[in-house]
Amino acid sequence: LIALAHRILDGDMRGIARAISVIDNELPEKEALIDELFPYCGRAAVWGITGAPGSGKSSLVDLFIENKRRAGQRLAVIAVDPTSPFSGGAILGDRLRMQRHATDDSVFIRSMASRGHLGGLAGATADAIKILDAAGFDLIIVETIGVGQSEIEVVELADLIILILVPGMGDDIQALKAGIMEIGDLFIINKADKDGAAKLKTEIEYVLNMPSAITNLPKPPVLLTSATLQEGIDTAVQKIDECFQQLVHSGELRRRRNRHLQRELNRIVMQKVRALLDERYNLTQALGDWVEQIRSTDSRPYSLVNAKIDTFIKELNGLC
Ligand SMILES: Nc1nc2c(ncn2[C@@H]2O[C@H](COP(=O)(O)OP(=O)(O)OP(=O)(O)O)[C@@H](O)[C@H]2O)c(=O)[nH]1
Ligand SMILES: [Mg+2]
Repeated sequence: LIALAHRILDGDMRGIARAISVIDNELPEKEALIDELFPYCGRAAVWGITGAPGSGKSSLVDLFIENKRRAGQRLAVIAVDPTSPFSGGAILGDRLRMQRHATDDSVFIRSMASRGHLGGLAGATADAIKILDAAGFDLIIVETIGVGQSEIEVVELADLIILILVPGMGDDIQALKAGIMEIGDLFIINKADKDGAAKLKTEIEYVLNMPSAITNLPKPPVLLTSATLQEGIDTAVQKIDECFQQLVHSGELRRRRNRHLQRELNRIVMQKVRALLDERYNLTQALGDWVEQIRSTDSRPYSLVNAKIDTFIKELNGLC
């Protein structure tokens, strides 16, 4: 285990890949590995990129990689596999699109499965980010599809969130109003080679300037790009970097990272408590029994669970 940690700290690509498999497969050495690396974390910038399926996230990431390589940076990309069973093609697309960087020793690209993580997808991704951070990458980009609670949770692990929109999707603005808008530090309208990009920009800026829009942070920039024509890319990267610097200087980055760590501790606690109950009471099966009990007796949900927890605490006290 210590040997694996050393390989990661040395930036050894195969060691890193191995460590991420440890996370992805929930192997027992996971916890010790992450704790070993934790003191070396916090140096990388983490960008979260989210947006509707097919909005051009991977195409943009591919060009961001190119830009950052020119500046001599080392980068890692985590593409979180969409939960949908129909998205096999998309994952392949990611791989193919970024494939040209695969032989570059300074670029690490990896998809993460979204199924089967005890601590949830966000927990697994948080651990993968730590591995890449400890491995000394300057920039870590997390790409997720901006639909569904678990994907939002994942992108919220990032220091900074970039929302990708495209013209010609009529209810974009509605979707934005419905909540995802608040989490964007930066908006990119991709496919600006298509009609309606300028109009969408105006609409987004209008919504962002509405008095109801929360935050004391600067208004998020709204940028236009075309990944296909490779237009607007350098400006976008520059604006993202500026945005990051603002977070650093205002102290917001530190606050965010503390908030993220707190959320992570909460996830770990919830998972451990649940595991403890499962171990002690075979909870999953017990839940079925409790349904029976409620149906066949006068038990009520809250009273029943409260009684069970009281018993549990008494047992624990008995053990101490
Ligand atoms: N016209 C135009 N097409 C683009 C642009 N950027 C990407 N595309 C096309 O849009 C499609 C989807 O691009 P991806 O980069 O795979 O999009 P994505 O958001 O990563 O897709 P998922 O990961 O499946 O959600 C591809 O066919 C791209 O060629 C652009 O700027 N203009
Ligand atoms: Mg993609």
